Amino acid sequence: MRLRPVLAALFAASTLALGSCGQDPVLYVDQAWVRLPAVPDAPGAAYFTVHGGPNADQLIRVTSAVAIRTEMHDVVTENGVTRMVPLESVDIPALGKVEFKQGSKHVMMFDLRRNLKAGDTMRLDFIFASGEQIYVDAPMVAAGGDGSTEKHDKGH
Ligand SMILES: [Cu+2]
Repeated sequence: MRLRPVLAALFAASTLALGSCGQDPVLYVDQAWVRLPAVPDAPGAAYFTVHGGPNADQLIRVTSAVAIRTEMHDVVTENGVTRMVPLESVDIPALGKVEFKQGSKHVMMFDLRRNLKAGDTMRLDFIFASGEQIYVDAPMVAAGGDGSTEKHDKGH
């Protein structure tokens, strides 16, 4: 039964969502966090989990008012060389779950505002091919830190 975790996440995410909350599962984002760069000119990175709604969708952009430019990236290893490749969009299957996490998909955030502080939150805006838009307030973590809340994962 998927309804219960979806509702639980909605309650946690925003009381504003309650008014319009029906019985159907909805597209939502949780587990979001941002790692700040070690030096001001380096990019930060955002990680999160997208939960698909009743219909398949595509995540086409993740933005923030405090970043000049953002790119979705994946990490690939070919012939022992690991590098990042840009993603134009990411498929979000109906009722599926897509994780952006360390060593895998992430959003690179370039030219971040200078006065951002670990412990504060950053608003992230998620834009989908269907026209749906979602925002979350993601905690910011200092360079080298880990803001992941999924402690049950085996390994990293
Ligand atoms: Cu990257």
